Amino acid sequence: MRFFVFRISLYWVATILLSIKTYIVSKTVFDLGIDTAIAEIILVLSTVSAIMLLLSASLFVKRKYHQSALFIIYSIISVVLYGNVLYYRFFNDFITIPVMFQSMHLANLGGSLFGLIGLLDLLLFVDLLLLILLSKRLHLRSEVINQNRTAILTMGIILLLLNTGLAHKERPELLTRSFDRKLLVKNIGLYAYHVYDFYLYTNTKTKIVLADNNELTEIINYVKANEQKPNPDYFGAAKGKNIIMIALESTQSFVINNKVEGQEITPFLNQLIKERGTYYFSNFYHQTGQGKTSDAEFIIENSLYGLPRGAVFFSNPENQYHTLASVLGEAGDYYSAVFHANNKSFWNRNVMYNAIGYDRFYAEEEYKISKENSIGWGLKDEEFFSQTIPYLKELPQPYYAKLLTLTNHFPFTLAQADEIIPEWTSKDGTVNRYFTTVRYQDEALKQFFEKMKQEGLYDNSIFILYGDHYGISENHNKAMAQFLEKEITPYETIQLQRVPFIIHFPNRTETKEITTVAGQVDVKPTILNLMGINEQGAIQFGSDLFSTDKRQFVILRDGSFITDKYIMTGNNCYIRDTGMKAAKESCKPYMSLAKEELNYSDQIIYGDLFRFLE
Ligand code: GP9
Ligand code: MN
Repeated sequence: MRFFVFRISLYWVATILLSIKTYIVSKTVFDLGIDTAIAEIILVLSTVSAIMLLLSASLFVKRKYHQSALFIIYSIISVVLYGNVLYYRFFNDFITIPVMFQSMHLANLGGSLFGLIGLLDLLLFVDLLLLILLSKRLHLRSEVINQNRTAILTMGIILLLLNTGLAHKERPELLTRSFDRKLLVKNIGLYAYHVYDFYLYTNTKTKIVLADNNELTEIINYVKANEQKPNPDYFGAAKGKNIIMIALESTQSFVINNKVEGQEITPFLNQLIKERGTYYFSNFYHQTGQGKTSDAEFIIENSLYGLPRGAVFFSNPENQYHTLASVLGEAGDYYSAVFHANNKSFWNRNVMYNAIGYDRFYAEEEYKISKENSIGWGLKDEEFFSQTIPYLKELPQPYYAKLLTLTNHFPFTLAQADEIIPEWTSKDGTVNRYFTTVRYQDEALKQFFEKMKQEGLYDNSIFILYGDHYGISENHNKAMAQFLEKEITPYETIQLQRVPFIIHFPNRTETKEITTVAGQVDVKPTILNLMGINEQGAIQFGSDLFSTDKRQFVILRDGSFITDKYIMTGNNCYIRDTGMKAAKESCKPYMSLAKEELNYSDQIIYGDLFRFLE
């Protein structure tokens, strides 16, 4: 053992020096929120394991190059670290490969680059100097290397596995959903993050390179064959109005017009639905996958589906898209802005939003957030709405503003003072709290509408409210069965994927519940028709929800689907009205269609096919 350690002491000293440097930078420069012992352990494990593994590559080269390889790898890692330090100081985010190639993004840094460099930064290279000086006294003996490099590699891998195991416990689905770069770096460390980013990048790039023009022709034919006419009676019904779109975090339709322990859960929404000028779509399904909130945003902007795995916000933020925001901008001269009081890199929004074409993103930095006014994931909805109103007033009109709420997010925590109805009393805490946070969100909405009226922003707007995805997963079926007083069969699980979709026109007289089977892909064509923008021929998978002969066929991301008569999920076909099992034959005509449509959408995204449209 003595030999093992001392005869390759250069490797170990390098590992220790680099680990200490990385650890200090992670704690002082990057604001990762390492506030628990577990997070601390994860940081140490991820740092040491990555550095051990990366530096160990130097032990596998030809004998005479061991030392120079070690120095080269050490220097590269140091430069990567420093590059991230500079980038973080400016963007409060970590470098990604696409961003490195985005000249525009780096041009932002331009002149201010020098402003970001501090004299103290030299300290970040002192270790390299030290290592060079020490190299004369330390060893990297080839015969010892040969005997021990496999052991070192194994040790590195074991530490890495320990790290990923712990990280997985802290953040399930971290890699498949890859929510946020800060969370990634916090849980797998900066260097493994870069390896992962590289993997994502090459994976997407290869698919794009392999794609060709002909795929698009086939898709265009499919879309044409399935195209439905929007309802001309509603064409231009909201032309020129400001669009206020509100994403209702984790809100499912079963809370609408429902009570818990005798108390209404969404009194404001229930009343809004009855008001003049409101259209309520009661059979509207979310179609999101692992990308959750971001998938909902994507589907609504593009009338395409999200991806079967991962979030398109992360995997394809460089594609060309034909989005609601960009069409509104071009054809209606609309200014578009998104409001969300969370970290801007969450779901890679800061990058993806450029591709979507929003003019402005008001994120965390634009809000006054304190301990008192936040809970759970961040700023409380009431505060979020009231702090957003002054910004709305400043926007150039007409505008398309999207507000993403946050309080009604798992684990549904709320301060006692904000509880309007008490938590429910089943054995399932998550479900119990859900009702209380939904009720809170409903109150926040009510206040928002009131303030919009007071501020004179109401009459000239159209309001579009949508639930982004489920809040209560199948893990809570027991409590849900107790609440709904029925067994949660696979059929019921599909029906629980219905989320509220409400369009409210302040100056219309009609009130309508529309029961057409509908999904998030239908939002874009619906809004464009209301705005008087003709998008016939566009490549999209949804259609106008006001259309009287709308295709009643909604495909969920896992391939389940809903038609006017049937619901298919897993291997079973059900009658939509009753939930009774039907012969599989009844669902059969739609089965391949559902697959085909999802595939076409995936092909468009994976192949970045819209670039061929020009
Ligand atoms: C975070 C918010 C929540 O910014 O959008 O994301 P989710 O976990 O619901 O996808
Ligand atoms: Mn969400």
